[in-house]
Amino acid sequence: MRTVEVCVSPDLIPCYKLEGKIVVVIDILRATSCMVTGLGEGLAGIIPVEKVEECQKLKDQGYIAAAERDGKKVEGFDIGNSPFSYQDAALKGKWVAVTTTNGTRALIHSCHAKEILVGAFLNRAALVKYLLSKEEDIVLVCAGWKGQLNVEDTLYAGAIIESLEGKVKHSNDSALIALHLYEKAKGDMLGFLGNSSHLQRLKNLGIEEDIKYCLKEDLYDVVPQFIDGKLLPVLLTVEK
Ligand code: 3SL
Repeated sequence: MRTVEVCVSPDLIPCYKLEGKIVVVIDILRATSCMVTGLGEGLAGIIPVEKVEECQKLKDQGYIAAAERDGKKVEGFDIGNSPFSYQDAALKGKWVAVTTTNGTRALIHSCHAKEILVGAFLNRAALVKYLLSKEEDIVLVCAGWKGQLNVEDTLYAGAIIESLEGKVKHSNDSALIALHLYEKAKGDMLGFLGNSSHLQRLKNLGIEEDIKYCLKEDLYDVVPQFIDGKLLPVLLTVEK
């Protein structure tokens, strides 16, 4: 049977064998929710980069550029990291260069995988459908926060494992913990996340609407795929 593992922080990626496997990168608040929204709304593609300087270079070349550090938009960039910025009709058909504190780092550090996908609650069903159409083992890589685990990414990893139940076997304890956590939280995820660190951080910045939006399920049938440094949309038809 196929296996699914959870890696709770990009700093732990060296402990995993990614070669030959599918990696799903998860940063619910808010990087991967932004990526799903942007590609779902019709962006041509996204170029994720790790450092602000790299993003600045792409901006200088004419790309629309999004940069976030510690939850805030970096001064001088076009957009920050709110999913609502990606619903701007003016972005349709455009490319956006992006750097975020943890999410873009998790993507770039997953580069040894056979295939790299982006997951969010916003595309949960589409991602599950895509994963079920494949045969490779799966590693769910959570972006966390500056090397540490966070609750919301772990919850989403558990949600994906629940959706794949019976078709994959969890092969590490992080996967088991993620599944149990999700089962406990799924009735009221916002309440469960109440005291979590990143939720508090974003609340202090006054962006509760972003939090509620990022916990919505299945708004988009798009699965972003990271190929040769670019995130491109794979569109699926998902029955709801
Ligand atoms: O860490 C990240 O990549 C961001 O998603 C963090 S924030 O939600 O923009 O604060």
